[in-house]
Amino acid sequence: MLIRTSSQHPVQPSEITPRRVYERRRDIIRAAGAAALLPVAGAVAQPTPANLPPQKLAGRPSELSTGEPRTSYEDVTTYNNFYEFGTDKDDPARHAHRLRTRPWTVSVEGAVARPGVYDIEKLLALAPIEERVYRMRCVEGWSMVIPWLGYSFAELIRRVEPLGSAKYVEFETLADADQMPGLRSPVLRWPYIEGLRLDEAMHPLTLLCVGLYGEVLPRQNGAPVRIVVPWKYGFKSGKSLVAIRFVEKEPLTAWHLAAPREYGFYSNVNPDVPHPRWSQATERRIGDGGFLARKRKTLMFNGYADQVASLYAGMDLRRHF
Ligand SMILES: Nc1nc2c(c(=O)[nH]1)N[C@H]1C(S)=C(S)[C@@H](COP(=O)(O)O)O[C@H]1N2
Ligand SMILES: [Mo]
Repeated sequence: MLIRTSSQHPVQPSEITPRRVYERRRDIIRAAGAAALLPVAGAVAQPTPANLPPQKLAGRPSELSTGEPRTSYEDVTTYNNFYEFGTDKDDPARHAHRLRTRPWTVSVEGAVARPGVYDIEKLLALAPIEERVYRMRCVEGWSMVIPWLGYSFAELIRRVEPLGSAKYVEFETLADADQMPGLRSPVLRWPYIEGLRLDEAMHPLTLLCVGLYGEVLPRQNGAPVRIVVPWKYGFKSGKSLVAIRFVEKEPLTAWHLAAPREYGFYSNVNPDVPHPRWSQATERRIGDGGFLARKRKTLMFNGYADQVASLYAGMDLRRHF
Protein backbone atom coordinates (compact mmCIF):
# COMPACT_ATOMS: atom_id res chain seq x y z
CA MET A 1 0.00 0.00 0.00
CA LEU A 2 2.75 2.42 0.87
CA ILE A 3 5.27 1.26 -1.71
CA ARG A 4 6.37 4.25 -3.72
CA THR A 5 7.15 3.74 -7.39
CA SER A 6 8.72 6.53 -9.37
CA SER A 7 6.32 7.88 -11.92
CA GLN A 8 7.24 9.59 -15.14
CA HIS A 9 4.39 11.45 -16.64
CA PRO A 10 5.47 13.54 -19.59
CA VAL A 11 3.12 16.22 -20.79
CA GLN A 12 0.47 14.67 -22.99
CA PRO A 13 0.03 16.17 -26.45
CA SER A 14 -3.59 16.77 -25.49
CA GLU A 15 -2.47 19.03 -22.63
CA ILE A 16 -0.61 21.42 -24.88
CA THR A 17 -2.87 24.28 -25.77
CA PRO A 18 -2.27 26.87 -28.45
CA ARG A 19 -1.35 30.20 -26.84
CA ARG A 20 -4.23 31.92 -28.62
CA VAL A 21 -6.81 29.63 -26.99
CA TYR A 22 -5.12 29.87 -23.60
CA GLU A 23 -5.13 33.66 -23.64
CA ARG A 24 -8.73 33.82 -24.75
CA ARG A 25 -9.54 31.60 -21.78
CA ARG A 26 -7.86 33.94 -19.36
CA ASP A 27 -9.99 36.76 -20.72
CA ILE A 28 -13.08 34.68 -20.11
CA ILE A 29 -12.06 34.09 -16.51
CA ARG A 30 -11.48 37.82 -16.02
CA ALA A 31 -14.87 38.59 -17.54
CA ALA A 32 -16.52 36.01 -15.31
CA GLY A 33 -14.98 37.70 -12.28
CA ALA A 34 -16.71 40.94 -13.20
CA ALA A 35 -20.06 39.39 -14.09
CA ALA A 36 -23.02 38.98 -11.77
CA LEU A 37 -22.54 35.93 -9.59
CA LEU A 38 -25.73 34.11 -10.37
CA PRO A 39 -26.09 30.42 -11.12
CA VAL A 40 -26.65 29.54 -14.76
CA ALA A 41 -29.19 27.06 -16.05
CA GLY A 42 -27.43 24.07 -17.57
CA ALA A 43 -23.87 23.65 -18.79
CA VAL A 44 -22.56 26.59 -20.78
CA ALA A 45 -20.36 25.55 -23.69
CA GLN A 46 -17.06 27.43 -23.35
CA PRO A 47 -14.83 28.11 -26.34
CA THR A 48 -12.04 26.31 -24.55
CA PRO A 49 -10.18 23.06 -25.05
CA ALA A 50 -10.70 20.11 -22.76
CA ASN A 51 -7.18 20.25 -21.45
CA LEU A 52 -5.28 23.33 -20.39
CA PRO A 53 -1.67 23.95 -19.37
CA PRO A 54 -1.06 24.75 -15.69
CA GLN A 55 -2.52 28.16 -14.99
CA LYS A 56 -1.33 30.47 -12.27
CA LEU A 57 -3.79 31.22 -9.52
CA ALA A 58 -3.01 33.68 -6.76
CA GLY A 59 -4.32 33.48 -3.20
CA ARG A 60 -3.95 35.89 -0.33
CA PRO A 61 -2.32 34.43 2.79
CA SER A 62 -4.68 33.15 5.47
CA GLU A 63 -4.40 33.12 9.24
CA LEU A 64 -5.80 29.60 9.12
CA SER A 65 -2.54 28.36 7.52
CA THR A 66 0.02 26.27 9.37
CA GLY A 67 3.63 27.43 9.32
CA GLU A 68 4.93 23.87 9.05
CA PRO A 69 7.21 23.00 6.12
CA ARG A 70 5.26 22.22 2.98
CA THR A 71 5.37 18.83 1.33
CA SER A 72 7.07 19.15 -2.06
CA TYR A 73 4.97 19.92 -5.15
CA GLU A 74 6.35 16.70 -6.64
CA ASP A 75 5.03 14.57 -3.75
CA VAL A 76 1.71 16.44 -3.55
CA THR A 77 1.05 15.79 -7.24
CA THR A 78 2.41 12.26 -7.69
CA TYR A 79 1.47 10.45 -4.45
CA ASN A 80 -2.32 10.52 -4.62
CA ASN A 81 -5.50 8.70 -3.83
CA PHE A 82 -8.11 9.12 -6.55
CA TYR A 83 -9.54 5.66 -7.09
CA GLU A 84 -11.47 6.73 -10.19
CA PHE A 85 -8.05 6.68 -11.88
CA GLY A 86 -6.74 3.52 -10.20
CA THR A 87 -5.74 2.42 -6.72
CA ASP A 88 -1.95 2.79 -6.95
CA LYS A 89 -0.46 6.01 -5.62
CA ASP A 90 0.94 6.95 -9.03
CA ASP A 91 -2.20 6.02 -11.01
CA PRO A 92 -3.86 9.45 -10.68
CA ALA A 93 -0.77 11.30 -11.97
CA ARG A 94 -0.50 8.81 -14.84
CA HIS A 95 -4.14 8.73 -15.92
CA ALA A 96 -5.83 11.95 -14.83
CA HIS A 97 -4.80 13.78 -18.03
CA ARG A 98 -7.94 12.14 -19.42
CA LEU A 99 -10.13 14.27 -17.17
CA ARG A 100 -11.90 17.08 -19.05
CA THR A 101 -12.18 20.02 -16.68
CA ARG A 102 -14.06 22.41 -19.01
CA PRO A 103 -16.91 22.92 -19.41
CA TRP A 104 -17.66 22.00 -15.77
CA THR A 105 -20.66 22.69 -13.61
CA VAL A 106 -21.57 21.93 -10.02
CA SER A 107 -25.23 21.37 -9.27
CA VAL A 108 -26.41 22.76 -5.92
CA GLU A 109 -29.53 20.86 -4.91
CA GLY A 110 -31.89 19.95 -2.13
CA ALA A 111 -33.03 22.00 0.84
CA VAL A 112 -31.83 25.46 -0.25
CA ALA A 113 -33.71 28.62 -1.22
CA ARG A 114 -31.44 29.16 -4.22
CA PRO A 115 -30.62 25.87 -5.94
CA GLY A 116 -28.87 26.06 -9.28
CA VAL A 117 -26.20 24.82 -11.62
CA TYR A 118 -23.03 26.80 -11.04
CA ASP A 119 -20.51 27.11 -13.82
CA ILE A 120 -16.93 26.58 -12.60
CA GLU A 121 -15.95 30.12 -13.65
CA LYS A 122 -18.67 31.51 -11.39
CA LEU A 123 -17.48 29.35 -8.52
CA LEU A 124 -13.92 30.61 -9.06
CA ALA A 125 -15.14 34.20 -8.79
CA LEU A 126 -17.59 33.72 -5.92
CA ALA A 127 -15.22 34.87 -3.16
CA PRO A 128 -11.57 35.99 -2.86
CA ILE A 129 -9.13 33.11 -3.22
CA GLU A 130 -6.97 32.43 -0.18
CA GLU A 131 -3.91 30.27 0.32
CA ARG A 132 -4.63 27.78 3.09
CA VAL A 133 -1.67 25.67 4.12
CA TYR A 134 -3.24 22.65 5.81
CA ARG A 135 -1.96 19.48 7.41
CA MET A 136 -3.64 16.54 5.69
CA ARG A 137 -3.82 13.04 7.20
CA CYS A 138 -4.78 9.94 5.20
CA VAL A 139 -6.42 7.07 7.05
CA GLU A 140 -3.64 4.86 5.62
CA GLY A 141 -1.17 6.50 8.03
CA TRP A 142 0.65 9.17 6.03
CA SER A 143 0.38 12.92 6.07
CA MET A 144 1.33 15.98 4.04
CA VAL A 145 1.30 19.77 4.39
CA ILE A 146 -0.36 21.28 1.32
CA PRO A 147 -0.76 24.94 0.29
CA TRP A 148 -4.32 24.77 -1.05
CA LEU A 149 -6.09 27.64 -2.83
CA GLY A 150 -9.76 28.36 -2.38
CA TYR A 151 -12.23 29.95 -0.02
CA SER A 152 -14.33 28.79 2.90
CA PHE A 153 -17.15 26.56 1.70
CA ALA A 154 -19.37 28.66 4.00
CA GLU A 155 -19.18 31.43 1.37
CA LEU A 156 -21.12 29.24 -1.03
CA ILE A 157 -23.47 27.91 1.65
CA ARG A 158 -24.49 31.42 2.65
CA ARG A 159 -25.28 32.36 -0.93
CA VAL A 160 -27.57 29.37 -1.56
CA GLU A 161 -29.49 29.89 1.71
CA PRO A 162 -30.05 26.47 3.32
CA LEU A 163 -33.56 25.81 4.59
CA GLY A 164 -34.24 24.71 8.17
CA SER A 165 -34.55 21.10 7.02
CA ALA A 166 -30.95 21.05 5.74
CA LYS A 167 -28.94 19.12 8.36
CA TYR A 168 -26.18 17.60 6.20
CA VAL A 169 -24.34 18.31 2.98
CA GLU A 170 -23.75 15.48 0.52
CA PHE A 171 -20.95 15.72 -2.03
CA GLU A 172 -21.08 13.79 -5.30
CA THR A 173 -17.98 13.58 -7.45
CA LEU A 174 -17.58 12.82 -11.16
CA ALA A 175 -18.08 9.24 -12.33
CA ASP A 176 -17.47 9.01 -16.08
CA ALA A 177 -16.03 5.74 -17.34
CA ASP A 178 -14.82 7.41 -20.56
CA GLN A 179 -12.45 9.60 -18.58
CA MET A 180 -11.85 7.49 -15.50
CA PRO A 181 -10.36 4.02 -16.06
CA GLY A 182 -10.65 3.17 -12.35
CA LEU A 183 -14.44 2.95 -12.58
CA ARG A 184 -14.00 -0.50 -14.14
CA SER A 185 -13.05 -1.74 -10.69
CA PRO A 186 -15.82 -2.26 -8.13
CA VAL A 187 -13.51 -1.28 -5.27
CA LEU A 188 -16.03 1.45 -4.35
CA ARG A 189 -19.60 2.12 -5.38
CA TRP A 190 -19.54 4.95 -7.92
CA PRO A 191 -20.09 7.84 -7.86
CA TYR A 192 -17.89 8.61 -4.86
CA ILE A 193 -20.15 10.15 -2.23
CA GLU A 194 -19.03 12.02 0.85
CA GLY A 195 -20.79 14.18 3.40
CA LEU A 196 -20.54 16.56 6.31
CA ARG A 197 -22.91 17.74 8.99
CA LEU A 198 -24.08 21.28 8.12
CA ASP A 199 -22.15 22.87 10.99
CA GLU A 200 -18.98 21.05 9.88
CA ALA A 201 -19.55 22.24 6.33
CA MET A 202 -20.03 25.81 7.63
CA HIS A 203 -16.80 25.75 9.64
CA PRO A 204 -14.30 28.30 8.25
CA LEU A 205 -11.60 25.62 7.87
CA THR A 206 -13.76 23.67 5.39
CA LEU A 207 -12.40 24.77 2.05
CA LEU A 208 -13.90 24.86 -1.42
CA CYS A 209 -10.61 24.17 -3.12
CA VAL A 210 -9.69 25.20 -6.66
CA GLY A 211 -5.90 25.15 -6.62
CA LEU A 212 -2.63 24.40 -4.89
CA TYR A 213 0.92 25.76 -4.94
CA GLY A 214 -0.08 28.90 -6.84
CA GLU A 215 -1.84 27.18 -9.72
CA VAL A 216 -5.23 25.77 -10.59
CA LEU A 217 -5.86 22.35 -9.11
CA PRO A 218 -3.96 19.61 -10.96
CA ARG A 219 -6.29 16.89 -12.25
CA GLN A 220 -4.86 14.22 -9.97
CA ASN A 221 -5.69 16.41 -6.97
CA GLY A 222 -9.35 16.76 -7.92
CA ALA A 223 -9.66 19.42 -10.63
CA PRO A 224 -11.43 21.66 -11.14
CA VAL A 225 -13.02 21.86 -7.68
CA ARG A 226 -12.92 19.73 -4.55
CA ILE A 227 -13.65 19.99 -0.88
CA VAL A 228 -10.85 19.98 1.75
CA VAL A 229 -11.58 19.18 5.41
CA PRO A 230 -8.25 19.19 7.27
CA TRP A 231 -9.35 17.74 10.64
CA LYS A 232 -10.80 14.60 9.03
CA TYR A 233 -9.14 11.69 7.25
CA GLY A 234 -8.34 12.52 3.63
CA PHE A 235 -11.17 10.50 2.14
CA LYS A 236 -13.71 13.06 3.39
CA SER A 237 -12.14 15.55 0.96
CA GLY A 238 -13.98 14.56 -2.23
CA LYS A 239 -12.36 15.42 -5.56
CA SER A 240 -13.83 16.72 -8.83
CA LEU A 241 -17.21 17.72 -7.39
CA VAL A 242 -20.28 17.67 -9.62
CA ALA A 243 -23.10 18.02 -7.08
CA ILE A 244 -23.61 19.48 -3.62
CA ARG A 245 -26.84 18.42 -1.94
CA PHE A 246 -28.38 19.84 1.21
CA VAL A 247 -30.23 16.98 2.87
CA GLU A 248 -32.07 16.06 6.03
CA LYS A 249 -30.48 12.65 6.67
CA GLU A 250 -26.86 11.63 7.18
CA PRO A 251 -25.50 10.79 3.71
CA LEU A 252 -24.45 7.21 2.94
CA THR A 253 -20.82 7.66 2.01
CA ALA A 254 -18.82 5.55 -0.45
CA TRP A 255 -16.30 4.36 2.15
CA HIS A 256 -18.96 3.56 4.70
CA LEU A 257 -20.83 1.49 2.10
CA ALA A 258 -17.62 -0.33 1.18
CA ALA A 259 -16.62 -1.17 4.77
CA PRO A 260 -19.14 -0.02 7.38
CA ARG A 261 -17.16 -1.26 10.38
CA GLU A 262 -14.00 0.49 9.22
CA TYR A 263 -15.26 3.89 8.05
CA GLY A 264 -17.86 5.86 9.95
CA PHE A 265 -19.55 9.06 8.87
CA TYR A 266 -17.47 11.41 11.02
CA SER A 267 -13.96 10.12 10.25
CA ASN A 268 -12.33 12.71 12.47
CA VAL A 269 -8.60 12.19 12.82
CA ASN A 270 -8.30 10.55 16.24
CA PRO A 271 -5.13 8.86 17.52
CA ASP A 272 -7.15 7.15 20.28
CA VAL A 273 -9.53 5.30 17.98
CA PRO A 274 -7.66 2.71 15.91
CA HIS A 275 -8.85 1.61 12.52
CA PRO A 276 -10.02 -2.02 13.06
CA ARG A 277 -6.96 -3.24 11.17
CA TRP A 278 -4.26 -0.77 12.27
CA SER A 279 -3.37 1.91 14.79
CA GLN A 280 -3.97 5.60 14.06
CA ALA A 281 -1.59 6.78 16.82
CA THR A 282 1.30 7.75 14.51
CA GLU A 283 1.86 8.89 10.96
CA ARG A 284 4.57 9.12 8.36
CA ARG A 285 4.99 12.64 6.97
CA ILE A 286 5.63 12.26 3.24
CA GLY A 287 9.08 13.66 2.50
CA ASP A 288 10.42 12.99 5.99
CA GLY A 289 12.99 10.53 4.66
CA GLY A 290 11.18 7.37 3.63
CA PHE A 291 10.50 4.34 5.74
CA LEU A 292 13.50 4.84 7.99
CA ALA A 293 12.23 8.22 9.20
CA ARG A 294 10.84 8.45 12.69
CA LYS A 295 7.06 8.48 12.72
CA ARG A 296 5.22 11.45 14.14
CA LYS A 297 2.51 11.31 16.76
CA THR A 298 -0.89 11.89 15.22
CA LEU A 299 -2.73 14.76 16.90
CA MET A 300 -6.40 14.83 17.90
CA PHE A 301 -8.43 16.33 15.05
CA ASN A 302 -5.16 16.40 13.10
CA GLY A 303 -3.97 19.30 15.26
CA TYR A 304 -7.10 21.41 14.68
CA ALA A 305 -8.73 20.59 18.04
CA ASP A 306 -8.71 24.21 19.23
CA GLN A 307 -10.82 25.17 16.24
CA VAL A 308 -13.14 22.17 15.86
CA ALA A 309 -13.45 20.18 19.11
CA SER A 310 -16.54 22.19 20.14
CA LEU A 311 -18.42 20.77 17.12
CA TYR A 312 -18.35 17.39 18.87
CA ALA A 313 -19.02 18.42 22.49
CA GLY A 314 -20.88 15.65 24.28
CA MET A 315 -20.43 13.10 21.49
CA ASP A 316 -18.86 9.70 22.06
CA LEU A 317 -16.16 9.75 19.38
CA ARG A 318 -15.56 5.99 19.73
CA ARG A 319 -19.12 5.37 18.68
CA HIS A 320 -19.24 8.24 16.15
CA PHE A 321 -15.91 7.34 14.53
N1 LIG B 1 -13.47 11.36 -5.84
C1 LIG B 1 -12.51 10.95 -4.98
N2 LIG B 1 -12.10 11.80 -4.02
C2 LIG B 1 -11.14 11.41 -3.16
C3 LIG B 1 -10.57 10.11 -3.23
C4 LIG B 1 -11.02 9.24 -4.27
O1 LIG B 1 -10.57 8.10 -4.41
N3 LIG B 1 -11.98 9.71 -5.12
N4 LIG B 1 -9.59 9.73 -2.31
C5 LIG B 1 -9.58 10.44 -1.02
C6 LIG B 1 -8.42 10.13 -0.20
S1 LIG B 1 -8.37 8.58 0.53
C7 LIG B 1 -7.44 11.03 0.07
S2 LIG B 1 -6.18 10.70 1.17
C8 LIG B 1 -7.43 12.36 -0.61
C9 LIG B 1 -6.09 12.57 -1.29
O2 LIG B 1 -6.01 13.87 -1.86
P1 LIG B 1 -4.68 14.30 -2.62
O3 LIG B 1 -4.31 13.19 -3.55
O4 LIG B 1 -5.01 15.57 -3.34
O5 LIG B 1 -3.62 14.51 -1.57
O6 LIG B 1 -8.46 12.49 -1.59
C10 LIG B 1 -9.71 11.95 -1.20
N5 LIG B 1 -10.72 12.29 -2.19
MO1 LIG C 1 -6.84 8.69 2.23
